[in-house]
Amino acid sequence: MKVTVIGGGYVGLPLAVLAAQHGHMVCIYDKDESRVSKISDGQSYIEDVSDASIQELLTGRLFATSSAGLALALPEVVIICVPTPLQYSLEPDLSFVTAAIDDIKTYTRAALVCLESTVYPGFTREALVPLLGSGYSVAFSPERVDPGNKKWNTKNTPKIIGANSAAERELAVAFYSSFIDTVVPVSSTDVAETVKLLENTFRWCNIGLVNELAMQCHTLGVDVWEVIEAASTKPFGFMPFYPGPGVGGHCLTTDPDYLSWRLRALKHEARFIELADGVNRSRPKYVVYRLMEELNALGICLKGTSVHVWGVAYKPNVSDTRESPALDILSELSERGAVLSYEDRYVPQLTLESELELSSTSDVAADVLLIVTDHEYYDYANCALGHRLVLDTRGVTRRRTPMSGNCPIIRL
Ligand code: SAJ
Repeated sequence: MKVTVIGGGYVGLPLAVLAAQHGHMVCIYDKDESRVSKISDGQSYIEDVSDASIQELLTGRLFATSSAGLALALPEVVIICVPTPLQYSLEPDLSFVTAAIDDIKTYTRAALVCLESTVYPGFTREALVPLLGSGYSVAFSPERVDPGNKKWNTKNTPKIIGANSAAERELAVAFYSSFIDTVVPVSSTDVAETVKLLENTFRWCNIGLVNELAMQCHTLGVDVWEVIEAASTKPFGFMPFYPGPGVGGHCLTTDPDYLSWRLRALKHEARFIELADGVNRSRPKYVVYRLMEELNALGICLKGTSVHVWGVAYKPNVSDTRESPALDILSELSERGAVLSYEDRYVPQLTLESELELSSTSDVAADVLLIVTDHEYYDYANCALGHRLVLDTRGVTRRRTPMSGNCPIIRL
């Protein structure tokens, strides 16, 4: 079919390539000219998509444009994969979706329109369908992309598909089944929207639980990493989550708040989400507090102390720094007068909110090594060399022996 994917990001680009590989004629519509020219030059900017996979499709199966008129001239299917961030007030920002709807209305008729961006329950039925107007078939199919995951990808991850009529559901199931291994139809777009929010709220709250447990274990004088490792031997009824320096990425940090925002509007409190919000969003400050506490125990003042950070991306082995807790930690350390440096091969440059610009530098002999993101490539066995203190926020030093060097290694 003739398919237009609106938004060529970490969701849209893999989806477009996969659909084109399975015989569809796919256009990627993205307002970012640099993305359009990269695709046209056969270059991928998403780690999970190879240049070759794009190049093989440029002979008529896949093309990109920043022109809405060209992108939406003749599609039979339009898939919306644009960001749905939060505003500073933690309110949903659906402006990218409404802009996509306006483009569709202006240039296209009678297409199947599938929304993949994460929204609050009810949005597709109450807002998208009326905004689009009659003549379209509509479905909601949440994206389930885990960037950097080597096992699960767009093709083999089961795809939820919700629609509000049998005819629309059949259309959407037939389309997605043509290039995705497993599709899971559900009875409405509201159900599909809520499925997505349950998935990420489940993670958000469990990470909050274990972040709180880590602070409790510090008070109890118990090694939380040993506790979690031992609890993980339970073969049923348990799933490990791990404490960290905070929660990054633009999925977990926003999706649960779409649910709690909607519920507040319906005068219903989402207490677990709001509690997890408080715990997870306070972690960066907690890391700095603990660093000052450990330095104090060594008779060292944070101000003027050199702190070298390993890892600024929001999770291991990716380059994305959106919502990364490392940004908050670096800003907090900078405000308190620490002398900062970082090393992250996936992130060559970094500009903090304070406009402080930093470049990734290979290991410097700093007073403190602060492990924030546990990329696989770091030399954890020798991380203590050349430092007076190592603060490990990821528990990665627990299993790396022998640890040469004799400075204290503290795991949060
Ligand atoms: N994190 C912890 N402790 C944990 C797990 C994660 O602190 O036990 C932190 C990570 O360091 C990271 C953040 O949480 O900063 C998010 O981690 P993530 O593994 O959830 O990664 P995301 O946000 O890129 O992807 C998630 C997907 N993750 C997994 O299923 C493993 C999935 O929930 C969604 O498909 C995706 O968000 C999305 O697009 O919604």
